[in-house]
Amino acid sequence: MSKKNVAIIGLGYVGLPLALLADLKGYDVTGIDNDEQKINQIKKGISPFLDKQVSLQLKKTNIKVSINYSNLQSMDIIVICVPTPVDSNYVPNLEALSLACREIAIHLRPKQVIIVESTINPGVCEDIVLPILEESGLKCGLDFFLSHCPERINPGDPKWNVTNIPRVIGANDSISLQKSVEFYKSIITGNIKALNSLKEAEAVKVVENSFRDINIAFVNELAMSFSKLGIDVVNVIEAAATKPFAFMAHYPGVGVGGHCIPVDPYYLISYAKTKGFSHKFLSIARKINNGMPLFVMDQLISVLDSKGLKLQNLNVTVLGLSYKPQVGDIRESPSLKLIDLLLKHSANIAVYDPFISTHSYATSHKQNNKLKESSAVSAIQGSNIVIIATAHKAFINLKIKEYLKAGVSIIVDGRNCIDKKAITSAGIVYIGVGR
Ligand code: SAJ
Repeated sequence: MSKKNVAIIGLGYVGLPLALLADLKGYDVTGIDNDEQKINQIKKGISPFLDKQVSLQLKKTNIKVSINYSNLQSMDIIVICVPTPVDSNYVPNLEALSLACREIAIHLRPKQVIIVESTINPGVCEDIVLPILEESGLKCGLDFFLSHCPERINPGDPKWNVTNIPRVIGANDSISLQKSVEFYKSIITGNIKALNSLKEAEAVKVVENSFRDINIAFVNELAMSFSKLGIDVVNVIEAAATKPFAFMAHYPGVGVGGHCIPVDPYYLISYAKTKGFSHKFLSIARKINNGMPLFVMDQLISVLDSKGLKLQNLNVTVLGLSYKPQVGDIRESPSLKLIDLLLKHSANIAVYDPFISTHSYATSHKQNNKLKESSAVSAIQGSNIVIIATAHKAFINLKIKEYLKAGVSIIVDGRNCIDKKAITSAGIVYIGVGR
């Protein structure tokens, strides 16, 4: 039987692993992306982002990559994995998705299966994707088929990956659903939950990630409260987590970053608003999490005030730009807000993250601080204050004697990831988040 042709539009954290997997499972795969540099890297077998598995697979894959959509009409299945960020007012930006749909509509032919993996709010498939595709004159559910399978990639996760993560697939007609389930069943080992509704599948992803955001906001609010009550919030959460049911531990920190958790709730908030419902709880949780960099800064300022010190002209090293440990991704990273706040106080800043190159940071953020590309130990030399904003292993492993030798007198542990007792007994001031 001849190989089925699959096109994956968008070759980022979501699309590229999916393209590599479909190729591995015997499909004839074409990856499409509008970033020429990314296309050239992939053609050379280089992963455009830090991912060991992807780098390995790129060495032996048969996927073809292109920046244009010209051969879409020869595809049997087209999966859309383009970014759907929110703008500075937290309004969802669906431009990349609409553009991909318009390109598909130009080449759309009967029997093609279109699957949207990008995170979208309920209603987008019916209100935006479907009408654009039907501009082709073809009818959804009759001529072509449409489903939504929300992406669930968890960057840096050693256990869960595109092959074994269970998936949810929703469609408004049985043929679209059946064809899409068939495709995923042929490439993944994870279970598949089929829903007879596009909207329900769209809602699943935003609900999953809003769940995580409100739970993080809950412990962040506890951290702010317990810092006044003199209670160590981490000890309390760890003790509460001994309850084997009905409790799921989350931990406070300097903020919530990434392209999922701080973004997805806004999809639900903005869509519900168009239908006359205001998600007060989700909005408050977003405000709490967005306010954590300022909370941590205020904690530092009050310690400096108590010592008659001013941040102005003090040397501060921010350890960690990435939004989560052991990955190199600064999207929505709270570190960026923290750096802005430090600059407002005219501190002398140095920044170090083993996963972020100067180039990738300096080109995207015109902040006039020095991104050091050396090591954690050299990055803290001459610093009066060190702020740990990401719990990278390199920072957790920094020895106290290295802090002392570097002349560090205050450590702000933005991820509660180092030993408060040991730091304090070495005579260094420790500032945690709720501890
Ligand atoms: N964070 C906290 N406290 C916590 C957990 C996370 O402050 O208890 C912060 C992290 O530092 C980070 C942000 O929240 O800045 C997001 O962390 P994350 O672990 O949720 O990482 P993500 O954004 O990669 O989330 C992904 C999501 N996967 C998808 O959207 C497909 C999310 O659904 C997963 O729950 C999450 O991975 C996971 O479980 O690791």
